[in-house]
Amino acid sequence: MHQEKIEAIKSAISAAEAGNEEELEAYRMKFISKKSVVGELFAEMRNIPNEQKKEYGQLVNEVKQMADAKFQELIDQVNLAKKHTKSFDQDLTLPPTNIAAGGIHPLTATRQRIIEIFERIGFNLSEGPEIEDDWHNFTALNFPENHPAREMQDTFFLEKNPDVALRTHTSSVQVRVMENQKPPIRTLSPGRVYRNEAISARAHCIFHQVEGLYVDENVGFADLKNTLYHFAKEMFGKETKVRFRPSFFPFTEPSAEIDISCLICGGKGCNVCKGSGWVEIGGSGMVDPNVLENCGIDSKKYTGFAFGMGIERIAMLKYQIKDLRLFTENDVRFLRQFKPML
Ligand code: 2U9
Repeated sequence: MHQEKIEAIKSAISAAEAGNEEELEAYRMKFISKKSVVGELFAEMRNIPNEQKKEYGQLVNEVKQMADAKFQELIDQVNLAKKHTKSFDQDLTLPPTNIAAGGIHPLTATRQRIIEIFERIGFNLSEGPEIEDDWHNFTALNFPENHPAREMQDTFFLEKNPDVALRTHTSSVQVRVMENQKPPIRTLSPGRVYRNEAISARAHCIFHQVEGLYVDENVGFADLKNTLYHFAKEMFGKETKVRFRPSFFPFTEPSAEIDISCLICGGKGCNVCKGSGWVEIGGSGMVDPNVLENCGIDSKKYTGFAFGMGIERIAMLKYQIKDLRLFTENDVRFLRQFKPML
């Protein structure tokens, strides 16, 4: 009689399952607690005749051990299931916490945008050394022997050697390109340049330039103008106007400074454009035939245009930054303004 009951309880324990905390508790109540079926088996002990007590006790203990082992097994199962579903317990409707993320430096963003615009119209990128010799930085570019840019107060010379200096422009990179490649050449050289100037809101001894060079047969001033019209509209918006002012550089003839209509007042006149409605963004011109010849290019067959812009200047106009020093001071209050919105 007891035997049958015990066997039935054993099979019930074997078959028991629990998928969550409630089912676990139901199992505990049924097989573990004092009032459980196993508890009742223990209580039954007092009705068992003395000579059968030992045998009965052994059987009941076996059931008890079985029930306990099964309970532990079910607890482990439920815990494992909880662990796997944990990520889904979270409230997905809560707003996200503020993830600390860096931003792109405004100079990097400006340089990337300039590169993107010129790459799309067929310019490739060229880079070169920041420590240059006199030939690539000055002589090949038609700088006269006594030009002020060659003086100590304008150029950083290294080791008192007049042939080794920090480049004052990235034109030296384009000299190297012309020396090593045949036209057609369409190249853009962004990079850091150095000039021996006192640091102020409008000048720095280290700054960044991007220069472009296009050399081929029949390249004319109209090509230069159209290229820069396109650039200005892409960079500053399609309403932007461009004007060219006659100028002089040793390496271009004719030469022109490039102005765009003021982004702040749209050309009406304000304190950014000092009432003129125009702001300067760089210089340009047709490559001087002497420069082409210095670089091994036949100036009777080929002509070219070139332009140069300060990346800081473009970034200042685009983001309305009033002091050049902000770019290099790494003040987080400045840099944080360029963090992506999260
Ligand atoms: C070669 C021949 C000619 C590049 C040019 C300028 C005019 C110019 C300034 C703008 C602001 C420098 O950063 S800045 O101070 N640049 O005005 N640059 S034409 O002419 C070249 C380049 C390479 C072989």
